[in-house]
Amino acid sequence: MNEFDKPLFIREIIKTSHDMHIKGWTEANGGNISLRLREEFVKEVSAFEPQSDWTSLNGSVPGLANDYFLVSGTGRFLRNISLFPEKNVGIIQLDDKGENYRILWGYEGGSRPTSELFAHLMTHEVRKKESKGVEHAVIHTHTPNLIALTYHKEYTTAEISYILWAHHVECAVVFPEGVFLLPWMMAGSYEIGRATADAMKVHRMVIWQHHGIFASGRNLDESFGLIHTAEKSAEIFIKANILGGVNSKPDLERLQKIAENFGKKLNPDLVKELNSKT
Ligand code: 2HA
Ligand code: ZN
Repeated sequence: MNEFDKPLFIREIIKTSHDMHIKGWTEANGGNISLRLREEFVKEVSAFEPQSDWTSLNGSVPGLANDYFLVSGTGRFLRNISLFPEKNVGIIQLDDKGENYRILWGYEGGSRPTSELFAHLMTHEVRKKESKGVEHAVIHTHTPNLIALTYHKEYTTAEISYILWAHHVECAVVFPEGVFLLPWMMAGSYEIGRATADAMKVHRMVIWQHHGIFASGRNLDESFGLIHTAEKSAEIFIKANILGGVNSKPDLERLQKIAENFGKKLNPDLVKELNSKT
């Protein structure tokens, strides 16, 4: 791969990481991105000479056996991907058990996949199954308004989902399943990866309390769009509160009608929990 012949997935990660930086979500080495490569690209990259030995994932993701991923590098800045993709991202291949990976391209200058690699892979494994192979892109990032909500109050998943649906009604259409709120856990640990992936059986976005957000979508545009929409709602909620408080907002019934207008349905478990409290 040379400077003048960047494949589509490299151009996509350049665009998405740049957009994330412009939004103010990617301070220093904050955030990470992974993309499960599509068949047409696998053909090309599987011919690459391996650049490392097999490395243990310290866990297994059998649902991703023999898959290939584009993954941002640990310690690298997402805002620098556009300048030097070959230093700041890499391509890895998983073995036929989903227990080890090796590097095929990138991480020049001595990086390796993100510290959140296992959280990304476990999320991919769950979402690949739940979406019947449709979802390919996982983004973790540090969105200031969503993070601020987790400092404001100890919200439940149902409460934070309602806040987001209600303060930018587009959210009821974009993520009717709601957003899971994961109580604080150590970043980079197996536990946070497992809990995130478990929540992803139902949700496509998981907020990490006092830290950030994880999202899965069909492609980088969709994962970015999910986060963008949720973050905008959190911003509107905060702005309305700065103006003196929220004195007018749609109730669940109206939000359900908006979702239904687009052939969607709000998560019935969350709706039940919210109705039981009112
Ligand atoms: O350093 O965002 O969660 C990258 C991260 C870890
Ligand atoms: Zn983070």
